Amino acid sequence: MEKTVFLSIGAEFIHGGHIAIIEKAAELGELTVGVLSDEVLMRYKGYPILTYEERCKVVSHIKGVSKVIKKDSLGYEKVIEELRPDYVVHSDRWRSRTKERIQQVLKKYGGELIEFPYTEKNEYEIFDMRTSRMRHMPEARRGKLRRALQLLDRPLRVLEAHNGLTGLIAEKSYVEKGEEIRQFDAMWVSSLCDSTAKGKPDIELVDMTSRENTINEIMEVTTKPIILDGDTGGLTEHFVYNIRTLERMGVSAIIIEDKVGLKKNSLFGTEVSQCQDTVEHFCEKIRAGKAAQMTRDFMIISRIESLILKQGMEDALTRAFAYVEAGADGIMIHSKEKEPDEIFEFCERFRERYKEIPLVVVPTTYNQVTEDELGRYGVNIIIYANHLIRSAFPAMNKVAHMILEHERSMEASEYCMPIKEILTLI
Ligand code: SPV
Ligand code: MG
Repeated sequence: MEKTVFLSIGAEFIHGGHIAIIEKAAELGELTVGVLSDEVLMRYKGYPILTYEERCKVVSHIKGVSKVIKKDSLGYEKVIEELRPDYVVHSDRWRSRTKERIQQVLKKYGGELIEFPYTEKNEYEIFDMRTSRMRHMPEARRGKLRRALQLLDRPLRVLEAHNGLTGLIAEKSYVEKGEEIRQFDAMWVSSLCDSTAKGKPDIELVDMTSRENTINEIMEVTTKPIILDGDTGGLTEHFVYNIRTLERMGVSAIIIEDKVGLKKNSLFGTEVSQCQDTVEHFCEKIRAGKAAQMTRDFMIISRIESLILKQGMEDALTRAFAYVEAGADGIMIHSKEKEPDEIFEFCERFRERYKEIPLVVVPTTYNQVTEDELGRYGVNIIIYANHLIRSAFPAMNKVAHMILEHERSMEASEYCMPIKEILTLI
């Protein structure tokens, strides 16, 4: 009987080095290639430029490949145990303990690991380098939110980022849950956190140029799509210019809220005076923004403040329908209630009319609700809007106070990252 062979590949970009190893593997027997899922590739290299389906298509047409399967876990254990190939083929360039782990699984049934030398070629290195840089480029990043909305059958999970470091946390954090790799799908550049990080109140005081600087800082070190909290969008005459700037930068979406005048943070609710825009005027702003937009990738999402401002469910729904008719690419419904009931009701009633328009929520006050539950009510994007800055501030504050208390820093050490780790963090 012909021997069976397995090798795994990201396959976003194929060069002669990949072909050489596939040819050699195919000579050993019937070759199955495991193509990394989007989630796994995201973990290794950042947001993939080509989808899993496209990468599969390419690999299945390479001479010598008998079968293509999805490799959707980080390790090799699951796939090897399922396939039980006679040979697992790998280059002699290894990541940490992968080799050891493969050998352990193979040993269980007598499979063999075959290593071929990694093709060292300057042009392949340059190619790899260029393609990794491409992930940071505006054209590669901008459309990723729309694509993720189409591809994923669960709500997107979005984390707040307000500088390069928090961007990296949103980009790199993951947990393995059984076979699933759980990570964030996009980043939210919150007005509250961007302002707070600069020591300023969340009243549209931090101007657009400064917000763009924050976005740039995040973009330089990440690949995931960015959703900008655009506050009220400002004057329509300014909004149309800002849309194009954001598109050019590679931002995927802006969310603007239907308020006018001196905007304050929504979580104040009716404790402070805040004024909601008229439906007509806000629709005009949406229409102007959509008309100014240059690419098909970018999204303008309208945020409804009716529940925050106690204007009632009917007002929220009337506005949602009007904003969609004006061209909004999605609706964000906000609430500061402790229970998610009004959000659920809004989503159910909105979905009776519009099945596909993306719905966005920010479960800060009703944080007991699960992603799964929100997904069942038709929510497509869940934003964890302020959690990195809220967690960082108490830690920093505590350390500052401890130094004052003890007139030295030794007592604060246990709350600080070791020097060696901070030096090598990036
Ligand atoms: C933000 O993060 O700045 C938001 C969401 O606008 S909220 O703070 O809940 O209003
Ligand atoms: Mg905000």
